[in-house]
Amino acid sequence: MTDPAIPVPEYDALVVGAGFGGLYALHQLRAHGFGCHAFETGDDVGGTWYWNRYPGARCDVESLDYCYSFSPELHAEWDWTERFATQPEILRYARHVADRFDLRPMISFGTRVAFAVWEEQTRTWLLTTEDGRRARARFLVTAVGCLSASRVPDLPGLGTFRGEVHHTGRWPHGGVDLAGKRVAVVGTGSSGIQAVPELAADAAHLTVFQRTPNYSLPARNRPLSGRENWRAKSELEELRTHARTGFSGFYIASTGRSALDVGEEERRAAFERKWAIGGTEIMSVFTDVLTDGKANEHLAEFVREKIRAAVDDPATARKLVPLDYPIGAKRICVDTGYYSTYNRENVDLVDLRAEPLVEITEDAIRTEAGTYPAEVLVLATGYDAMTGPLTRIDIRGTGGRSLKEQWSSGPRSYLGLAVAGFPNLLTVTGPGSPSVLVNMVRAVEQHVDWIVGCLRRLREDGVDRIEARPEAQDSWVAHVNEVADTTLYPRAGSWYVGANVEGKARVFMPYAGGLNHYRERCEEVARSGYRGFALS
Ligand code: N01
Repeated sequence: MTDPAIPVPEYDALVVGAGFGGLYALHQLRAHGFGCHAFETGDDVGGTWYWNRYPGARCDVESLDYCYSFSPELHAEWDWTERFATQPEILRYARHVADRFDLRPMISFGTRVAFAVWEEQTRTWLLTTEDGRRARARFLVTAVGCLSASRVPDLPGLGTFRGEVHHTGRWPHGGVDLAGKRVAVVGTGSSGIQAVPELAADAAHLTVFQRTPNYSLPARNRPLSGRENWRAKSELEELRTHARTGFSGFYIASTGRSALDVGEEERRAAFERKWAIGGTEIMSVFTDVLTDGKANEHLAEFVREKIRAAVDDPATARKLVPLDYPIGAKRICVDTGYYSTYNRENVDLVDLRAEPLVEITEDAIRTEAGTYPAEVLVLATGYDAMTGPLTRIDIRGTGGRSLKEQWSSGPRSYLGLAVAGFPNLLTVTGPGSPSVLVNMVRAVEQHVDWIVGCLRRLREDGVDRIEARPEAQDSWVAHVNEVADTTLYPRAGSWYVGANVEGKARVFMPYAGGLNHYRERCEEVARSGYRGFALS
């Protein structure tokens, strides 16, 4: 309950979230003289990297790219220990950033924002937290992430299960003791694929319940040498250049050719080279893997062969091989020993397409073909992606309109940064921006820089209200769809299109036109005096 006797603190800007986006937003807002404060649900900074503590959690973007580029001092003092950093190491980095830049005093931890209401009279946002605290600000900057609204599917009988149930995105901080236990995992996306080898090593027995097989690439993770860290430190300018000019926000080695312009031998050799390097580089070795069905099929078949070769039992391999959607159309996975885990004696794979799940009982998962006992149930079932983190807050714009209702047929935004009918709301990596399709940290830096640049300009011009014009929003949404339709992304039932959430509108949510082109567009809008926005 809110107490009207308690004065409501007022700021220039309120930030929601203290992950990579929120931390940088606080830093930049304060640096440019804006009074600001953030609310964060977790008890510490880090966002995704605070919550995702499941065994095997690590980033699939290389550490030397998955870090801020805004501060030469920060860049110079931090060493990464592995090519792909673990969750604990990335969390340490986020904590270091918070401490180094003295951001913690501006953050209320353990505080979830429940309501955000635009008040036209005062031209401010009034926020109310779940525990009844309030705060007011001219601008509301959401930095809630794209994959923070974890999703527990409505599995029949789930409530009757007597053992432990853990979602990968809400993993207990103290870990889970799996020794001697029978463990079941539902879900084989990035989280499941990372967790399975580790769970199999710890549990007495692991049963993996797969609905859709995924394509996964070997990480080939390894320790980073002092020399590699040293070199990266001396290459900050290159990093920044790639962030500006690169399609994905980092350097990608590509042949610059179509997969269809080379012969079978050359194509295969190129795939083999990238397979040996590991990580996601193989996706861009040719220019058209994500845009041309035939080019895509060459890579898809190459990866299918690798899966078949890694798995001893041909029947298990058949279940693991994706056949009905293009590689990369669902977010590509990166693993360490995922497929070979199915060669372990203590691991079974259940194909839920062949034997649909009937119910969860108090001690088992029952399908149409069998009953699989379990003492621990791991839900690697993903997220209400991109929109969920925003619509789980009751956000009310002009005339009391609800963001959740306004987006019930799919999210609509201008540049992924602003929403018509929601003045002074600025969404870091919102739907309609490149975010999840590019290096997230670069996407966050670009958005925050643009937002802070915008607020500075408004302050200089004595403007205190900015709102996306509906027609600019319509044309941006049309452009996002048009670009998506030139790719193969819409051809899979992925979280990019909301397919993983029952009843969610099927709309391709991120912008697939590249961070470089997107950045140019945003800068051009700013240069033009914020074309497409109504300022007053
Ligand atoms: O979630 P997902 P995730 N019954 O949605 C299945 C990022 N990430 O947490 O495909 C049975 O990908 C679902 O099946 P289907 C990354 O961007 C990054 O794994 O819908 N199964 C699917 O197999 C990633 O893409 C990193 O048929 C059900 C799985 O659960 C994103 O987060 C690590 C079901 C969900 O897969 C999300 O990944 C982890 C049901 N009712 C995550 N409901 C790295 O950086 C869902 N499923 C490495």
